[in-house]
Amino acid sequence: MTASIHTTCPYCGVGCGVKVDSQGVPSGDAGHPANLGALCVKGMALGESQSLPNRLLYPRVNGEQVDWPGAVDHIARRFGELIERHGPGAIAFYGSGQMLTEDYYVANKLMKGFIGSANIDTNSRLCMSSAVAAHQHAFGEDAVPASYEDIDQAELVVIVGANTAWTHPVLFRRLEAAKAANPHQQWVVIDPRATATAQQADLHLAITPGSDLVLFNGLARRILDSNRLDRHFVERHVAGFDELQRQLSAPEYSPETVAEATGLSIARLERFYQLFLDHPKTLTLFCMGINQSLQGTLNAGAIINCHLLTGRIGKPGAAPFSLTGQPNAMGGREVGGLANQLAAHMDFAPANRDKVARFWNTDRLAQSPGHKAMDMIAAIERGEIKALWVMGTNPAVSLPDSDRARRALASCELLIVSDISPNTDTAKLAQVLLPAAGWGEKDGTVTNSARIISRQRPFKPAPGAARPDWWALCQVARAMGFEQAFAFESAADIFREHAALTGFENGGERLFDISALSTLSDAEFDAMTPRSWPLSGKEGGPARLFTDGRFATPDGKARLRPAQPSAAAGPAGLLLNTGRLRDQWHTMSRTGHVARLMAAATEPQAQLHPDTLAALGLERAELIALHNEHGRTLVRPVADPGMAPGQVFVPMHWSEEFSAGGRINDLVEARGCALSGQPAFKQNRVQATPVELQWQASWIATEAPARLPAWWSRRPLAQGECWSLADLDTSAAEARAALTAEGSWLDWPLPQGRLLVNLEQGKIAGLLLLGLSPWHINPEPLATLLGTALQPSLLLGQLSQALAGNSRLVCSCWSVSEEQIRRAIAQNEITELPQLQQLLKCGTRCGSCVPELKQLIAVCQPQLQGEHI
Ligand SMILES: Nc1nc2c(c(=O)[nH]1)N[C@H]1C(S)=C(S)[C@@H](COP(=O)(O)OP(=O)(O)OC[C@H]3O[C@@H](n4cnc5c(=O)[nH]c(N)nc54)[C@H](O)[C@@H]3O)O[C@H]1N2
Ligand SMILES: Nc1nc2c(c(=O)[nH]1)N[C@H]1C(S)=C(S)[C@@H](COP(=O)(O)OP(=O)(O)OC[C@H]3O[C@@H](n4cnc5c(=O)[nH]c(N)nc54)[C@H](O)[C@@H]3O)O[C@H]1N2
Ligand code: SF4
Ligand SMILES: [Mo]
Repeated sequence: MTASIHTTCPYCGVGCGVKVDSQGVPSGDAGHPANLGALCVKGMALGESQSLPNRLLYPRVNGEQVDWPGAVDHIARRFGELIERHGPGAIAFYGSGQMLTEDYYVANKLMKGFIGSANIDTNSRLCMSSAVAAHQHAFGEDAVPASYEDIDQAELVVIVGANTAWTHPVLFRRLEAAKAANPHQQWVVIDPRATATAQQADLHLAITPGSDLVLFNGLARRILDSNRLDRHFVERHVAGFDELQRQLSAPEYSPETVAEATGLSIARLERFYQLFLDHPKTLTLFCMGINQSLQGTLNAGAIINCHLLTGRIGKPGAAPFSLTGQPNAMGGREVGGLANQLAAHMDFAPANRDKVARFWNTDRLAQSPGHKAMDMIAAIERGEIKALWVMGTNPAVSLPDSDRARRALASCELLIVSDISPNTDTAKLAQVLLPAAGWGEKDGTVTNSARIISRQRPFKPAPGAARPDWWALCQVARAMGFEQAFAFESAADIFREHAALTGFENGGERLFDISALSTLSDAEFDAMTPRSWPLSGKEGGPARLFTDGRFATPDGKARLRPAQPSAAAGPAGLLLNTGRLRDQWHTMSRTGHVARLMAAATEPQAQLHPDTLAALGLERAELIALHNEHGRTLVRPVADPGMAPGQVFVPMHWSEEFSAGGRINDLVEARGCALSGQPAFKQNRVQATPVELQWQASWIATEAPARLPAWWSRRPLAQGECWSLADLDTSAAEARAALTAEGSWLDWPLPQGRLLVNLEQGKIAGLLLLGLSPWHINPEPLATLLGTALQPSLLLGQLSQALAGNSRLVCSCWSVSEEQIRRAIAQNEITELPQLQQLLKCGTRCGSCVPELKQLIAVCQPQLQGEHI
């Protein structure tokens, strides 16, 4: 038997170590410093998510299957022609924080170094670029100061614009453990919604969206007013104090005005400020609620200001801590794979250009920054960019104003997409499709939120002709005539060159220097254990930056950044906030086919406060339209008392692969932070109106219905799939005729609709529940009958179970539904989590649902008490 392979989870920036046994079964790697053995539900489901129903196996050019030499020649020839006619700027590359560092390094080298175009940007622009810009300004380099160990030592944890319980679950469990070990640790969560994270906080500040800058400027003012400035630290290590002080003395930072702008009571505001003043060991975690904002860079800057003023950086338990979203967002930043960076933490300054050109031995180096993600779309529209290579991202879904992005992508003379699936919304627009080796098949490194570089290792062969992304890039580079510069034979070769560049003529001015790893042998690279940079720290141990108060600026001082909030007035309507669900990953291409990951949220939904639903007359609406000048989408409204009135939250995940109605970026304006270019995904305006449904149905089968109505969404079941269907225009009779046009069908009238059964040679091939709301049935019992001989008594038995109600899964590991949990709490008068865990096992495996379990216990309490009175 072979030993287990140690690799890294391909989802979020926590960067958990995963052990895969000889059967391919994943488990947490206890030896990995990021997770110490834990995995969340997505990590636990890695075994299932590996078996993608539709894998892209061979290259395709204009719909025809070709071999790799054919595809590579086509790309190299077209690139050559376009460069000759329009110059290198006509070529662009759009990559991803999910590429490995080695893929990223080669893409950056090819684009900036040899094609000579800096039009290489990535989805990290949508994710981390505000934090990057804030770090660069404040510290002189894009470097996250903290390490995960700081969580254990902090006295105050401020979580801003992050739903960590769902989006960085293993980190959240570490936070929970830290709080259990130190009950004095206080948590403040700043989020307009009462998320699973906010529910666990000692203090939740449900601020007015977009008002974080005022809140933290107000905190900075309070630090000065109450004489809590760390004078010694500021004098020696910080620049820009006088200007900040001047700005903060403005009346808009008086407690009354801050309270008004943030929508908080003065008492709550004071409580937060006092907690901050009282706890020197403060860790401020921030994520998309801060970054994806019109003033994202200034938001992050205002947080950093508060840490600098109090000297809370580079010390145990004290730092501003930007959480990275994707598994290798940090690695992409390290290679410099954004349009405004050159390479290895160097920008386009002449001295850096000179260095990098000599290191790469090229005379074609791009001389100035290229187009950032949203500008790339505009440059395609203007006809400046003719060819785009998309790798490891699904921009037709994830870019703002996605209809416009789609039109632009479709209009490219040459759109190349490297993916593992041919079915993503972006892949469907491509002229050239390149099959990528996926997780478990490829080799390289990733860097997590805390600068820990870990290995991804293959444990199975790539299927068909799928190849690593770096390999495809090198093939094209060589075919374009750059054989020598792209002679890499392995990920190890690339890693060594990348590491060497970080130390090249560095002289200590760049913090990011891993050149000690440039001499690793192949065997040493294979055996490399997780390590953080700077490499001087103990292996895998805490690697804090700026411990000596020296920053990466020319004078060694950190820079404060004064910033005025801009007026937030916009068109009237509901405020649209978007983000993530616990069990889905982005555009669902890797999680949407896994039944238990889909079971917690089965269709595109919009969360609204019950009062807002009532005010808009939407309480009983099955579907509502959300619309604005950019687009329109149909979603299912869900009453959520944790939402603030006047706001609506919609998950970002739904694409046209899984639903006709839920692609929310159609309504998001392509506008963002002027300093970073990051879109403001969290603050848009929409209207909500009810829609009148003519009919609704559930289609349970292994095949899709032949004709799809105006609205549908599909989800995998343990067996087969369920399609929820609805239409606004056609009648139920027309729907019935269209849906049952093929095959032989039996018809059972039901009190509120009908059950139609499709029989093929006496066996059940499909079931259609017509006229019943798909949102109130549970399709699983009926789906177990697919492929079996028709037995009416069994069918009716399963039908009554299905009609007993839809039951949302809360614990995906042990398949425990909300219904079961509520019942268990009520029947057993449960008040503590362990009682519930013992009874139902829920929350005892990966722990991702623990925050929700606690929430359910809390909400069921008043009912319990009510019954006793
Ligand atoms: N399950 C899951 N986990 C993931 C991912 C996933 O797709 N699924 N993706 C990964 C990636 S790439 C990323 S970037 C991270 C994102 O991780 P997070 O940033 O934690 O996730 P989001 O849900 O995008 O947004 C976080 C919160 O910001 C809040 N927010 C909105 N507007 C404001 C505001 O004005 N101020 C404040 N303070 N808060 C606001 C939202 O209500 C939301 O709860 O998650 C990573 N982890
Ligand atoms: N409304 C709204 N929109 C958002 C956000 C939001 O909060 N709200 N968040 C933004 C953020 S932070 C992010 S990070 C983006 C994420 O958005 P995307 O990057 O578009 O989302 P993914 O679904 O992760 O896309 C990854 C693609 O890579 C493919 N893939 C998987 N493995 C490999 C591989 O090894 N090689 C290659 N070549 N391909 C592979 C997958 O099949 C998938 O198609 O969305 C952004 N968009
Ligand atoms: S927290 Fe979950 S998704 Fe994130 S790296 Fe760990 S196991 Fe993967
Ligand atoms: Mo992200």
